[in-house]
Amino acid sequence: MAKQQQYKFCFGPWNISEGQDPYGPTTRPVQTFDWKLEQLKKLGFDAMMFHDDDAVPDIDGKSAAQLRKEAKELKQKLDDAGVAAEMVAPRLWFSPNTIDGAYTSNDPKCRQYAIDRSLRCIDIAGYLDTDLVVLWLAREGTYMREAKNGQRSVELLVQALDKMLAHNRKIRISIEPKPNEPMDHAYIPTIGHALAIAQLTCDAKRVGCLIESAHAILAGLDPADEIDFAMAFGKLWSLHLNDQNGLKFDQDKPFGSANLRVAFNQVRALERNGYGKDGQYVCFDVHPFRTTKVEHWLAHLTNSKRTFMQLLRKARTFDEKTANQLIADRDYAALDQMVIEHLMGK
Ligand code: GLO
Ligand code: MG
Repeated sequence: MAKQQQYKFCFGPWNISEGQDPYGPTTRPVQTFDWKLEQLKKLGFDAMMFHDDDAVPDIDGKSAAQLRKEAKELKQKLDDAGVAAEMVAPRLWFSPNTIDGAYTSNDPKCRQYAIDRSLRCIDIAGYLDTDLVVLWLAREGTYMREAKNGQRSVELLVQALDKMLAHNRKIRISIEPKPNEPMDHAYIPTIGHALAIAQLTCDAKRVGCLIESAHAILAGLDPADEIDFAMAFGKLWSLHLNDQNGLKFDQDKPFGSANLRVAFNQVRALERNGYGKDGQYVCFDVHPFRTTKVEHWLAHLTNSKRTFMQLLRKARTFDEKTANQLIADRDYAALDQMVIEHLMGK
């Protein structure tokens, strides 16, 4: 029997969030980074994801030397805790320079800011000893389509990717597509778009993707199919598991919270493709419900991991032989019921 995959898990400091939403303020007090790192370690997670400014706060005002010093201090802290840095992502959606998008802004000065910031992010990734840079292209889109030229935007995105690839020949870029929010329509809405734009860059093999369950669902797609598709290209380098109850605001619910069967199929897809065998992590991009009390603050993370482990057991004990017989007989009604009863524990 093939050796079973041991999965490694991570989350980001933003996943211990304070409950703010567009309609109201925080409901939990802000905690320090050190406290979050301690919790991650206590919960038995293996790595942490970073935005560039999670790693080096107030990054824009700092010199290259300062950046290096602070990132190296953080690396030491992570080493002492026995925690790896999974990736670093440039936070390109907060600054006044990225109001109209980053790489696709209509203002050349703002586009330059986005590129400079991305190169600094790549340097931080180097100091933290990860070769993975994640690009969530948050504001690369429009609120109204006439505001930007879509054809030009593709060119600008490719130019930006090329500059990043040239800056450090060791890094790999994982594009994290999301179809909407904060924009009405984003330019790289799905995994198909992410892998297609990779082909236009100067080093396509270093441009892959990151699938987030909720983002696939928001695009009306099945995250398990997205996993199979990306892995057919060998390009699924990171993963944000969570859940989403239909076409609403980005909910980042605990994994399996809205649709256990969709979650089960994601785990099956990971298993059949051998996700993790090249060191990839399972990350939970989940948030506590706004109602969560301080004493229950980490439950969404432990619950997501528990659900993942239970679904892994379900995937591994699924009666493939009977399923294959039902498939051969085209008895999908029985197959459907078999899946339901397997998930219900019968
Ligand atoms: C938002 C995204 C966001 C990214 C993170 C890493 O919808 O999922 O959480 O994953 O900023 O780039
Ligand atoms: Mg995400």
